[in-house]
Amino acid sequence: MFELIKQVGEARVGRVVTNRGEILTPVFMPVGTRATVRGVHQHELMRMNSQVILSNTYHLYLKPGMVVLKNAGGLHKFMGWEKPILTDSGGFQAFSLAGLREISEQGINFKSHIDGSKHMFTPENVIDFQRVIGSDIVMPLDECPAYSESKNYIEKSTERTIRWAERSRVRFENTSPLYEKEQFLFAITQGGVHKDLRESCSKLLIEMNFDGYAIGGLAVGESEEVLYETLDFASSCLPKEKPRYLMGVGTPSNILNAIERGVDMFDCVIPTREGRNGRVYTKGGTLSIRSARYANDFSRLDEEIESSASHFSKAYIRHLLTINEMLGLMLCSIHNVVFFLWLAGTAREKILDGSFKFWKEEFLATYDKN
Ligand code: PRF
Repeated sequence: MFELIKQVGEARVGRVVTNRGEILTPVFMPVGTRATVRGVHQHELMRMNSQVILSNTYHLYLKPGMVVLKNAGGLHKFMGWEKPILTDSGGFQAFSLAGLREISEQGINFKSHIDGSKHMFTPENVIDFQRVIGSDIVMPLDECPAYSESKNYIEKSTERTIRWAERSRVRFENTSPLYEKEQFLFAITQGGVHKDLRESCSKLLIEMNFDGYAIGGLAVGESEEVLYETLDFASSCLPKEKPRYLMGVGTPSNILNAIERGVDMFDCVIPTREGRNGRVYTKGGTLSIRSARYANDFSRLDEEIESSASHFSKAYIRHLLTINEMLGLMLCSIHNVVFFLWLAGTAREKILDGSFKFWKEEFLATYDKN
């Protein structure tokens, strides 16, 4: 499913091929946790050329639930999105969102953050749920241990994540897609910031031969220095001929630094979450567009990056936010998603023409000033 097109240093350009279309990497995947990229109409996602979106098994399982998704004929039909979808397995969210939860060899018991009802995720049932969802790329159940956990705990947890990956793989092999489109299964590597654990975890998961490899358990509170050092190592443990996905990362500078270290795929809630807070991403840095300083600023929201929001004035967008008009939140979210797609797409172009490193330094120098 993956073709490596070009590599310069560790940075790569590749192509992920699915039944619902190709994904050129490096790629940013807008987050549509609950079957919507919040504030961004599907037409807008098409218009901005989003190649793939991400959704989440935990949220979809709770609402609208598997019965509705099965009756709809899968998530693509339900939400009117025909291009690829990757779904996270839900373990990470069950752990971060659910009230009471408990982890055992069998899986994760949790209480819904919506109504307190009790549920269990196992490596097997999250595969079944993602068969019903019909995502093009499926993730296995894993545990993302907190940064504060002891090395001993992280070691035990990583060993369990590996056993869960094998159970997920077996379930995946013994079941078939429900909607006549091929699905792919990635593995999630864990091991915290410990190189020996990252290495052994990657080695065992590679032996199981997954379609791609995610790096989980990072950006959970460690310093940037530790993040990049771990990423250098974690990425070097992965096979060159398979796609690499850094889960839940990150800021524009995190993304460029990870591309430089060989990562192909990214997802992050920053563009839509910050958009709803009136924070707008531009090449010069972020703008807090609610600020009074923009009340009479009739310059374009963004001079350089073209989106269906960029030609409106800062004063107009600020006005919409000030009166709590939903269009204001939508325009900020749309612009931010366009910015993150532009970032990954430009990185791709610059790797191809050999100027990635130069461009990255230049971009970060002006971006960081603000
Ligand atoms: N595991 C899963 N999803 C995730 C993570 C993880 O470790 C992270 C950590 N950055 C974000 N999303 N399954």
